[in-house]
Amino acid sequence: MDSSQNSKKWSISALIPENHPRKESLVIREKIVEGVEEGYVAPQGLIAHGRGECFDYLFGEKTQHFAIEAIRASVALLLLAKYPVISVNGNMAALVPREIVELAREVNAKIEVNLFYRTPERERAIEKILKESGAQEVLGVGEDASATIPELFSERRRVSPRGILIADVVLLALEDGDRTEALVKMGKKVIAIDLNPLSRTARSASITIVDNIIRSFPLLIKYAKEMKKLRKEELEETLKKYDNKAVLSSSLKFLSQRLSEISL
Ligand code: PTJ
Repeated sequence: MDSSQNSKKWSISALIPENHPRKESLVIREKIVEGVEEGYVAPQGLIAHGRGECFDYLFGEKTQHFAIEAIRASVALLLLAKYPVISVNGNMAALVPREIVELAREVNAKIEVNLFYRTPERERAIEKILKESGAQEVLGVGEDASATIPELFSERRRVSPRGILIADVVLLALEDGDRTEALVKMGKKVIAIDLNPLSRTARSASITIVDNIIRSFPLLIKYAKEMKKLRKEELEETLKKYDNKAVLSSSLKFLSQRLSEISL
């Protein structure tokens, strides 16, 4: 990074006053902007982030009970999986790189880069971030993304034959609906983290965590550490009781109740 970029970063953080009521949100926003400037976040990732911010605002910028329920079921599913994979895009690499690596370690999952706006430069930049965050192996980069998800026409169709292609459980976030639907059609269980409970991804996933990845990744790690101690039957019981439709409906009810309370 040259000195002009360094001074730019310094001036941006100086522009956000310490006591700004929305400092945290602005600092997170800066991480996405930095990712765009450095080329690993797609410019469209800025729009996706803004959409997420809007939903997060409505959810009170807190992890709500329906997300906790989905997080616990996700951990049970990941711990019971034979071959779990965490799929990583640009926004995830910008916001939660260390958490992705730690969760993968806790549940013994592979990490794979999968991009809608795929370019070799972005793949390599995301691989570098994940490796700097402690990942031993990152799948889906270059020649490794040689397999194809059937009936999918975006660049997201390209996956690793050692990763998503053979996975039984895939965890993904900030995703377009097509791939989630295609993965479910292939018989895989999909865990989606998406702040929009109305999105196609949210509605077609096996488990939908309606929460910000910033909060849900640390919680997934926390519950993985705790739930690893449970017996297989107990994990199966958690999954059996889980109802994704009810969780999605609960998130929508929360939104409508919150809006009516505010509008009184
Ligand atoms: O890095 P690439 O090339 O794979 O591209 C990634 C983006 C994000 C650009 C691409 O997948 C995209 O355009 O996504 P969408 O269709 O805009 O969907 C993003 C979804 O994620 C929306 O429903 C947002 O509400 C939600 N979202 C945004 N930020 C967060 C989020 N969900 C959880 N945590 C967030 N921080």
